[in-house]
Amino acid sequence: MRLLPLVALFCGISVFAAPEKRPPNIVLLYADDIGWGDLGCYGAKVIPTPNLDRLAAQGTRFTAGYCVAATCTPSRYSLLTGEYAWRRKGTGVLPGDATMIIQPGRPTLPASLAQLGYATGVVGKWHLGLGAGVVDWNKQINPSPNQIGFSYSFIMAATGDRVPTVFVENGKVVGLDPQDPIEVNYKKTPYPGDPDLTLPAERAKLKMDWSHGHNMALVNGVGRIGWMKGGKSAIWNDETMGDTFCDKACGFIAANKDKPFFLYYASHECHVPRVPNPRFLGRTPLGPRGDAVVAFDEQCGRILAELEKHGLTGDTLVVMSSDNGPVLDDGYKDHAVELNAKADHYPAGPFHGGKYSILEGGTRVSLIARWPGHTPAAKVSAAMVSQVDFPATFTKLAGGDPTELLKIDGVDVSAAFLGGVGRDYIISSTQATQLSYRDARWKFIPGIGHRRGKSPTVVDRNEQNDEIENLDAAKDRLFDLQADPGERKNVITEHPEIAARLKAMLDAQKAKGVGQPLPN
Ligand code: NG6
Ligand code: CA
Repeated sequence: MRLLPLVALFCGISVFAAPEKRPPNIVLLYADDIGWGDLGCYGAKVIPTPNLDRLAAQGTRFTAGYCVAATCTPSRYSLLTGEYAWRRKGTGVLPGDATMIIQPGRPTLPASLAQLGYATGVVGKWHLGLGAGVVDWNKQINPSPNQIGFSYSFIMAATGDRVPTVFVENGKVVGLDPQDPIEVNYKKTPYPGDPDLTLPAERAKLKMDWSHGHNMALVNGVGRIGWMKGGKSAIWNDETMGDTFCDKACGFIAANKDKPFFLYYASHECHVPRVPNPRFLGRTPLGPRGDAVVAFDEQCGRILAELEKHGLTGDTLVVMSSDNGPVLDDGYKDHAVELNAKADHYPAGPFHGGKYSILEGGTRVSLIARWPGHTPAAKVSAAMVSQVDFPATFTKLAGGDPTELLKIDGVDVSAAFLGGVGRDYIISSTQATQLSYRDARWKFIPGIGHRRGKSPTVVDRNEQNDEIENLDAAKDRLFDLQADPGERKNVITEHPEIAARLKAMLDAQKAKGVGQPLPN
């Protein structure tokens, strides 16, 4: 070791340009509502995704990768904390003015990597709340992602369809004019001058009409959830949002290229409202939803090119996944339902259900990993991996000690990223309480005792969506995922002992505590 500087000098190489082997950079390309079947490498025929297809060819594509929940907030909570969101109250889909649900000081994925000397950035959709009390959008917001382990943040507070429709960089609203302060409320109280978007005459003026919800604040011709006043100079542009996030992500890479970094790139594609940049319009026969998936692919391509530009491809673990399964009509009339049916596109691939669902389509998502020389190339892996494992696993792959994180819910599946085996079970959840437990072959879903409310339609291969998704939810179900990946046939009567075994495993996990103090 000590000889290294001498050798370097002798060879005419700067000592500083010959650092010891650095741990891998980690770039997490995270999609919003993109389904297992939406990418070309997962079988989509009508959505061109060349960048992600190439990533899969250069790396490993998982067929049993799971997010933790079938909606955004609980999935992202679990991804960053390594704790099942269903253990905690208040981790369902959050309004845009929610307080932050990840407490500063607790173990998180970014904090763990920051301890190892990583620069840690989050760019894109946050949706985990901000601040500790009533958020004042006109002041420094604290806590923000910067208090739970990120050294840089450029985010939207919640979702594109929720106010405030502004970007927040390191805890400050970007481009805010102090003379035009922002006020936000989720109390169904419009501000003076707000149009009533429930009136046909007002709806007719919208750039994109709503189908349910999304009839409160009017921003850029689109109705949103919640009311907002002021902040005119800070309001984002939906059509350039993807480019803005991508610019910030590339800027973070460029600024930190000389040290290890972790980038959590949380794209808004293809969440509603789907308003991709006009250059994507018509790239698929699926309307805005499909076009937004193409936009996501392009964003990934730009970030991968930025890594390549700085000579970092070989030093970087790139992981792509999604926060929950697909949905077609999620509250706006963007024609996804008709156009998907017409084009015979199945956003959940061979699975049943989608966003909000306890069936596979809800939480089995695309998962691709590339770390040249480490993750096998051109491999399709059936290893089971859950995003709740990312904090411990990424810490391990970064050369750190995941012991503290392993006391929570995630397990170390670094072997799966290096070509080996994954977990032996997966627990999935809907937005809150409905859970399922699967092992290598069987999946058990405890009945919720009553018919499930009607959820947004996902076009899948089963015509009786409502019956299977909602009506059957009342009773216990067992599916043989090997023989029946689409979960069509409840075989609980044939195999009561298997159902009982899985139920006991799930109950044991639940008994570890809901909302108990963390183990550290
Ligand atoms: C629902 C919204 C939906 C979407 C979702 C959150 C209505 C009727 N539906 O309540 O549009 O915003 O919340 O999606 O308002 S998620 O991907 O962030 O979890
Ligand atoms: Ca989502």
